[in-house]
Amino acid sequence: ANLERDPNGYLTYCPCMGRFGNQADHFLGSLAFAKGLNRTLILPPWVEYRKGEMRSRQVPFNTYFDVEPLKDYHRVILMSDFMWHLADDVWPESERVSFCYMERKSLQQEKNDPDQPNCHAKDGNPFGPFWDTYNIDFVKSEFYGPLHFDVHHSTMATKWQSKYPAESWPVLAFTGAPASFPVQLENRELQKYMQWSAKYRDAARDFIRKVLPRGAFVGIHLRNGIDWVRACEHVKDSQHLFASPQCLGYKNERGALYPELCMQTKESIVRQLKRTIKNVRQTQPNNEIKSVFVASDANHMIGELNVALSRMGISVHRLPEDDPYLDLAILGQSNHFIGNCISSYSAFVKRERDSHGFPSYFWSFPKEKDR
Ligand code: GFB
Repeated sequence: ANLERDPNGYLTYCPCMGRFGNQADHFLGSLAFAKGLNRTLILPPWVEYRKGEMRSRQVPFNTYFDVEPLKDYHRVILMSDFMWHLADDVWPESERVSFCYMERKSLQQEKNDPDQPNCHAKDGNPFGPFWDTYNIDFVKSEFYGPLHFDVHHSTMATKWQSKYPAESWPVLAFTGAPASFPVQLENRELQKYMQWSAKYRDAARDFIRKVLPRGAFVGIHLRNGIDWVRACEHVKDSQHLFASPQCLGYKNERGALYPELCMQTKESIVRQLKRTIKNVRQTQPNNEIKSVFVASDANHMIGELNVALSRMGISVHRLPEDDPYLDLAILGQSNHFIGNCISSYSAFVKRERDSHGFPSYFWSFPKEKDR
């Protein structure tokens, strides 16, 4: 590892919002932002939540993704490498300042000085556990508003550099990701630098070779847990929800939001899946679809799908144990993919497939009457 100090400075942040799909969107934006500012990006661990656990877990970035390919785009360093080998020199404890747009109220105001505006960067979960992973405490807060993170459409990068030059601010530490959600259109293509670690590449390949029958397969993402049912209630009062720009367009060029885009009936899922398979059989007779791989956070519908597809000679499969990352890696490799347009988890798969030129579709899109 190249552990020489970067004279242009560093950028670090907590992926403190949402689960993997949200964090991945934020990661791409943060990567673009770090490049825009010409600072080395410190690769944060992924923040995970397990049932029954009060504190988030921090999983090293390179558990899931290789570090090297990212360097083709910009300078990066694992957070552990930075903290253990460079922080004493570059970022002494007395100089650790947390950045936030404006004051953030404390959860326990009485504990803190109520008059002193602060980022409260370690307040609550996952904030505290995240920085604690590397024994980081902040001595001060810095409010960077009205600066923002869009380095594509303005002289924003220059403004950051003149307000926070690397000589006096060697590390910019952000309370949340310096990026938008969903990912900015211009940053989607950075997905190609996120390549699965050998462990996940191999596990996906083994599952496809050893468990799925020989031949092409369709990967589907069924986002249908109770949290999703609740989230879908917001469809009626929004132009966009979560990742919906990926199918509707960032300016709703391809239509307005509608409920079926978020939550589909079992019947419509079966119908669309059958139609997709028939369509592929007609247009690509040489690469016949033999199976369906289902990824889901709740109901995989294995029984229903097997019944519906057995007459077409198609078997339906899932992982024996819940593994959100292996599900993603397999979906990325499927011959065809149908995902949920609103879900940022589906969006990760869609971007990865786009970067390889693999085809993807969304449930109930385009809208039924427009088809
Ligand atoms: O990834 P994520 O931000 O995507 O959160 P959405 C969904 C999480 O649910 C994933 C699990 O990180 C996984 O842990 N999950 C979802 C799955 N689909 C699958 C799957 O196919 N297989 C497995 N094994 N796990 C939204 C968030 O989630 O949900 C919003 O964007 C909000 O912040 C909303 O919380 C309710 O975009 O789908």
